[in-house]
Amino acid sequence: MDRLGTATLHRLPAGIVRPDYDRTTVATGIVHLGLGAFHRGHQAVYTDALLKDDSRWGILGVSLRSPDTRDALEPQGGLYSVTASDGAGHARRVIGALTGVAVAPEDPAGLIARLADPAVRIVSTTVTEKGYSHDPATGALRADDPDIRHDALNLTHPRSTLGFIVGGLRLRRQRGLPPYTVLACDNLPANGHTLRGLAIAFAGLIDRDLAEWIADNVRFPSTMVDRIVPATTDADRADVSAALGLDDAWPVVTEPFSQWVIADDFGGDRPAWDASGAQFVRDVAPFELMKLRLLNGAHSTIAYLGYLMGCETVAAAMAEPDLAGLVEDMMREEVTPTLPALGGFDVPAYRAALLNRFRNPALKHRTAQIAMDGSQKLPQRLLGTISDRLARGLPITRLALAVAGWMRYVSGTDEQGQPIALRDPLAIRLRALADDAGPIASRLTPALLSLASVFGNDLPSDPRFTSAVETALDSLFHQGARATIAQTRVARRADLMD
Ligand code: CS2
Repeated sequence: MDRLGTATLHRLPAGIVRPDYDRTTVATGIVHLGLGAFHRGHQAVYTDALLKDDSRWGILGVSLRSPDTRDALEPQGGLYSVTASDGAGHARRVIGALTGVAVAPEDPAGLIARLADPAVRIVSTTVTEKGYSHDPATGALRADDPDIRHDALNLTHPRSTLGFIVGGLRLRRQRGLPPYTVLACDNLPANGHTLRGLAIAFAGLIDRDLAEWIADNVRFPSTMVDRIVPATTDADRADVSAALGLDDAWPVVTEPFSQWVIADDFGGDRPAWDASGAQFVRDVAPFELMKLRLLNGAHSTIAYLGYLMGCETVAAAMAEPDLAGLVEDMMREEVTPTLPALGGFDVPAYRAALLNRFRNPALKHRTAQIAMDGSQKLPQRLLGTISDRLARGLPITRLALAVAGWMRYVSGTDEQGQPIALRDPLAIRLRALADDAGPIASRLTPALLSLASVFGNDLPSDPRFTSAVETALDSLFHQGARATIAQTRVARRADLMD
């Protein structure tokens, strides 16, 4: 089968949307750090849709570690397909927004030079939570992180996200060029604000004046991004290539739903992303909190408890009535009351839509994929909700079970005695704590709660939290996930009837 690419584009079957603009005239206005499936299925799609009217916003996609994406997309001239499916039908589209793909470690100085190109007005990121080199519980820069220490001394050849963002800004300042806007697109609360604080703190390790210049001149709008984009599988490659009649080495398979809410706070020109369905607003915070706590909080709960029940995918976990019911109850009774009012927004309809999205049979979204990096995800997905509820004296039964699910998961062995492959930046530390404590809730709970970078200082000293987690973890160890979830549902129902 021939490869998808500029020369074969005309052979795509009718009905597959393709670039409706002359790709040779597209300039690179955006450098995107973190060229994973999520960026290619989300921001790149919004951008592709407006290039016909404004060709200044092509994207140089940057992989910060592996060459795999570049190796797959370069022979395709940067073209790839996005398939949106709800299980009933498919909408396919070829995206042409990438003007190039770079692999940062191969030529860090070359990337800094690209960042200093005056045509580049926006640098965006999807580098995941751990890419921010920060302490997720406090938002503070981890100045002792090896990459951060390296970059502070080698800003012309950095390794980290912060190193590239600040290295590019320093060169622009040296050349008297205006800065770019830095657009954070990761699942963190106040992501732009967080990234701004980190960039300023990191620049301060190198040059006080540069830190001040960034604080005074660079805009870091926050955004809420939402689309479920599972990692591409070999089966996806085969299915998509068969449908295209052309081999696509790295297609994106996603859901029809997509949402992007952006704070309208750019330092200069910006693409008219609203013309392709994004929303510019003054304050993104309520949208972010709603999405992180309802969608991502539920996702992590489904991932840990579903994995422990033996469910490989989110859709399989949602087919377990007690787990699906527990998640729905948690969203309605425990999470929703902590959210700020969003004038006119129909939260019950949003919740119902989320549950449907989780049930999408076309997405093979692996529970193990969402379970990774829990130490970076828990604070904004579950722990903030728990703190808010405890401050108001409200119960936290299902949220505590979700946290216990994470603890049971990091204990390293599943209910059949098989090892669990833990993928987390704190994996070594988590494994050591778990090995030391053994599968005993009264030992493992305090051991893991001692991680201040995850749990902070307040929650671990609140007995309402510690005892709820320990009780749930004890039940997970002794009764197993299935029975614990069923009992928690029944117990909560009895509570409500009292
Ligand atoms: C998921 C998210 O992998 C994960 O942790 O919860 O990637 C989720 O699919 C997206 O945030 C949906 O917008």
